[in-house]
Amino acid sequence: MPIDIKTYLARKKELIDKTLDKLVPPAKAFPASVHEAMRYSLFAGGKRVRPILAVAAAEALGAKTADLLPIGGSLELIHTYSLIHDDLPAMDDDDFRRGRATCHKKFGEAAAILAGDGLLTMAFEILSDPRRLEAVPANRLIAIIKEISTASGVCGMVGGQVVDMESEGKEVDFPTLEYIHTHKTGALIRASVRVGALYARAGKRQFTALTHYGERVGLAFQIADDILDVTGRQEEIGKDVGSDIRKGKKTFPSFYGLEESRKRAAEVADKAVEALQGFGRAADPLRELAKYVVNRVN
Ligand code: GRG
Repeated sequence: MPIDIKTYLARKKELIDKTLDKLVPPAKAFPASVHEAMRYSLFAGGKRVRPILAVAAAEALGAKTADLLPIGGSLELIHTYSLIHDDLPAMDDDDFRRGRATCHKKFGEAAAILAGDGLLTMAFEILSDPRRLEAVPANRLIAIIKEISTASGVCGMVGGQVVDMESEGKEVDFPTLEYIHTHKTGALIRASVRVGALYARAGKRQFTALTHYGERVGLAFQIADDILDVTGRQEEIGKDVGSDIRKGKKTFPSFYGLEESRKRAAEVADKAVEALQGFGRAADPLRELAKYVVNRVN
């Protein structure tokens, strides 16, 4: 019987949300303004795709994942920081995110910058806290921290964001678009899968296969995001529709049109599933996640 991906996602999201609630100080904790802003964006209804990918990758290798949850939580903190900063007037200048006013619209720019800084830094505080992660041996934790920091930094998400910003309104070629996609969005998604693999002590071949899976899911996710920017409904995607075109950003649909982009997204998702050939039924959630990523409506 195929797994019901909607139920799987809902159950995992609940676990991640509970973990995040414990990891992040209460909104009233001093200094309250920053904690309130952090929580406002963190609990605005994100899908928790990155932590869920980490958990599903570890499960595919037969691992128990309770001790992976704080690590998954740290991935979500970094992702949320990137969204808050991406929405700032100096970057994408967006008013809506996850269906509500962006962090800077609600709390002001300085508070939003600091909330992002707080989330990013807290992620590494959690990852290096032996009280929270005592079940994970130090050498494995260091490999996980290296994976996450590399994917979030200039060789990953920050680098992708830089090239994205510098390309706005310019005629970029397809390799540049690929660089932006694989770095801005793909790097953290790939890292999420690899973190689950590292946690579960994947063998070399399993690690390579999961890396290929993560890369393909990352690309499929971003092509789907490009498509949703054209075809999505604001109530569903939780942000303004058509913002890529307005900002003069090159996307998959602007290179290939909608139909071809949809075809490519489906092909890349199929390739992600192919990468899991050597895995058994325990990898079914990963397989279903690859399909979900391209068929999602938000
Ligand atoms: C500011 C360093 C820095 C980086 C920002 C991730 C990012 C880089 C910008 C976000 C811009 C954007 C809309 C990218 C498209 C793909 C993406 C990351 C979408 C949002 O992720 P979801 O769909 O969001 O997982 P939720 O709200 O469900 O968590």
